[in-house]
Formats: sequence, C-alpha cells, structure tokens
Amino acid sequence: LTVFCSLQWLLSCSCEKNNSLSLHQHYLKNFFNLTEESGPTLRRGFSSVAKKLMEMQKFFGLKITGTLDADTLTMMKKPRCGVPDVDVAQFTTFGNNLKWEKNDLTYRIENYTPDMSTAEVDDSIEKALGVWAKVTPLTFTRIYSGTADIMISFGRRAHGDFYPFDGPDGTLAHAFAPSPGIGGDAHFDDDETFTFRSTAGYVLFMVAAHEFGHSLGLSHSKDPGALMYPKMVHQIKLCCNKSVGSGCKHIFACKLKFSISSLQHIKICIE
Ligand SMILES: [Ca+2]
Ligand SMILES: [Zn+2]
Ligand SMILES: [Zn+2]
Repeated sequence: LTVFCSLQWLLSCSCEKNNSLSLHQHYLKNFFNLTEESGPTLRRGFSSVAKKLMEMQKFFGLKITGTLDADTLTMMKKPRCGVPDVDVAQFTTFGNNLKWEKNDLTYRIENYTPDMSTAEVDDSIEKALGVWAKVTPLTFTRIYSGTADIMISFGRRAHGDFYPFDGPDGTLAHAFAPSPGIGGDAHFDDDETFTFRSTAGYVLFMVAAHEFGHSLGLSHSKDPGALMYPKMVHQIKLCCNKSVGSGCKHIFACKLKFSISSLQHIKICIE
C-alpha cells in the first residue's frame, strides 16, 4: 500500500523518478518554510536545504543527517495534512497560539464529497467537532446559511485560497487558525477518497478531527500517536487494528477515550 501511495504521490506532482530534488524541495518549502533563495551550498556550514532537512528529521524523530536518505524520502511520500510543521508567516498564523475569543462557535458544511452520503458526512463532521467539544469549553452549532466561524468544504486543486491541493494522496486537507475571514475554515481535498467506515480511503472523521484542531489554533505535534501528528493516516490504521483486536468492528461503534497531556497532544483511543 505504501508503495502504491508513494507512486501515486509522485505521479500526481509529476515528479519523475530522477527528479527527487524538486520533490524534496517542494516538500520542505510547503511544510518547513524553505525559501526560494535557497540556492547553492553556502561556503561554510550547511546549505539551507540541508538545514531544513535536519529540521524535518528532528521533527519526525529520524536520524539527523541533513541529507536526503531513504527514511527521509519515505517520510516525505506519506499522505499528510497540508498545514506546515513549523510556523510559516505567510500561511496566516499557524502555531502562534491563536484562539477564538468566544466559546460558542458556528460551523457550516458548504458542500459534500461524492464519496459518501450527506448523512455520513454530516455525522463524521459532527463527531469530529464532538472530540473537541469534549475536551474544551467550546460548543459548535451548525448553521445552514451565511458565514460560520468554521466553513467546511471539499475542493480539488485550486479551490479559492493560496494553497491548491495536489491530486490524489500527498496533501489530504488543511485548515486555518482562528481569525476573521478564512480563519477556522477547513478544506478537504476531493481528489482523495473519503470514507465513513471502510478501510479503503481516508476516514473523514479522523482527518476532520485533526483539521479542526487547527481550526481551534493548534499546530502539529511531534508525537506519532497524537491526533495532531501531521501524518494522519497512521492513526486511522492504529484505530482500525485496535478495533479489530478488541472485537469492535468500527471506531464509531466503540467508546472513544481521550488521553491528553496538552490539547496539542490529545490522543483518541479505543476503549
Ligand atoms: Ca491530495
Ligand atoms: Zn495538520
Ligand atoms: Zn484550502
């Protein structure tokens, strides 16, 4: 499956096998704020690409080599959230601990994915917001017209902000930290296959629960078990495995248990 996903990812960004340089620079630019002027290696010390590689390797707990080794490349090819792992000024204000100045928030589902029934999407979104309602003083009220604090939509490629999606796999979704306008909004890449409960596709509930963490001002966690870890796909697998092991067919049929050291490191476990 990993191989298949990687291949898809490569194809979707039209990077050729011998063109891994642009692939990794693209990744570092998107998620670790590699800037355009990163040209040839500096006379002394590390190039900016090497520095960013080390930053990335540190974030994901890889061996810090500053070079594009196999483990690093494998990590780069995994499907993930589109929000950067480090604070990136131009990507509004992620990681700056922004929060809403009110506790009662509204959300609106603007459109639907053809992958699921509208009832399944509604339910997944409600449950995903419910995760946060359980562990914060926040409430989420659905509205059906006008502008909500959290506007939820599915789109593909260029979809009205400065962060176009990338086709199947790669980036699955992104969301904006609390602020007026686009702040709080969550966008899902409709070139993905989202699912309510099957293992074929990305479980919308899990992806949405992660994205809404950003909608509330949280940035990524380095803890691979945390809901806010940037590679969301692991947790889905973890939950599926656990649920199978405990004789519980599906996460929605199980009682969700939360463990929190801080909100950023919240974990959803199967009880
Ligand atoms: Ca994608
Ligand atoms: Zn994220
Ligand atoms: Zn977007």
